[in-house]
Amino acid sequence: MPLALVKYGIRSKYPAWRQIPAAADLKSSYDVLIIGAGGHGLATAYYLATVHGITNVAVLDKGYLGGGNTARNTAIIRSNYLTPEGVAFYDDALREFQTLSNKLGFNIMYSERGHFTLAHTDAAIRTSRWRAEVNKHLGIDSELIYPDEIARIEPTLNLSKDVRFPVLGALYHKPGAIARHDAVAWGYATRAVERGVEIHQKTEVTSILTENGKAIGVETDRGTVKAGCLVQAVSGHSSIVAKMAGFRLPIRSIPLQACVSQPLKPFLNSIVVSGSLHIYISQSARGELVMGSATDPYSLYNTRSTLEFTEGLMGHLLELFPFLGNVKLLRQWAGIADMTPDFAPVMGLTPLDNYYIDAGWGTYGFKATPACGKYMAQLVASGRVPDIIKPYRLDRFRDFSLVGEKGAASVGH
Ligand code: PYC
Repeated sequence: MPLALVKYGIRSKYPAWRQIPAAADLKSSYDVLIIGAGGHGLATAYYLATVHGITNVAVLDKGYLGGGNTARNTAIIRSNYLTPEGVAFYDDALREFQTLSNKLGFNIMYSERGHFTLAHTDAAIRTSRWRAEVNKHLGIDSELIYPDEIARIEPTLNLSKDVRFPVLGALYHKPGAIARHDAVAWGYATRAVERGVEIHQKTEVTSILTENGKAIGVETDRGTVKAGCLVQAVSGHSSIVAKMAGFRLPIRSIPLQACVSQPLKPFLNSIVVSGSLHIYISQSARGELVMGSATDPYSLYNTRSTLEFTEGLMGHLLELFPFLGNVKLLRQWAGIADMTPDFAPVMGLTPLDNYYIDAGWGTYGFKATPACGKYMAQLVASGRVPDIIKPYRLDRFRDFSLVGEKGAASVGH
């Protein structure tokens, strides 16, 4: 046996390098408690510490850092939404993503690819034109293009007219991008911790403590922690935690599955989405095809994977890229999408004072991460709801001021 194996492997004098030091014991109180150490919670902690100088902050998670939906999405970033509110919000996030590697000093492998939403029917062409007009009006690079131009950008895509769903056109959004989702979480976490934020993994919140209609802290499986205010950012389990805080959310939680193939030589230039064929696909920096399909057809709190999903997705994949018939899948997984009735998120105040919410991201959560962090931090620091997130208030469902964003979904529902 090589001596180095014994020397470095057995001796505790060479401990593993830790990006983030282990958190000390939980303190009895913090200025801000964030429930959920996913991208949104960590980004909120980072902006609180760096922009607002609020560092007496703890982020709690019953699992591990970035281990929920942050690690379970297909890492697509775009701002070609349908509503003006959505376009403004997601474009803010996209712009923040563009400079995030430099800002964090942490390579999130941001890669601008261009994003196609394929239209296979006249109705889909109409929606694409509508979205292109809303997008352009708000300064977003987004246009309806036709097969000749699609072929120029994405030559391997099957544009034959002799198929079940021929491609009639596409909404093309040049700034569409991908990034490393775990790097986003770790980048925010690393820089937040450097400024004094504590991240407590494997720390489950078991109840929310209230006094006179105000949140004052939490009970955890490691003891009681008081807080000046709380932020809930627990995508996939939003209704469960909100229930502990004493209010209901209009959310259905549904599994959304995804998978990656074996690594292939680069051939796919852009991100390709087809609503009719229920597929979205991009190629990662190491050559894997990263793919997903529609949400599962029922509500469930379970991240199991199914054969039905891969069978359906592969059938559709081959309609768009028939030459991939021999490619093998490497792994598959699921996240849990918290769906609201209008397919737009819930951000801001809640019926409980001092308790702020970031929830209801459906299939849009990853791409919103930097803007969520920025504006949730602003809300916490100032106590005022920033204009850009006002449309996403929880009580819009009471007065029917919905933000209908279903038409911008890449994922079938
Ligand atoms: O909104 O681009 C998107 C998306 C793709 C997969 C899940 N959401």
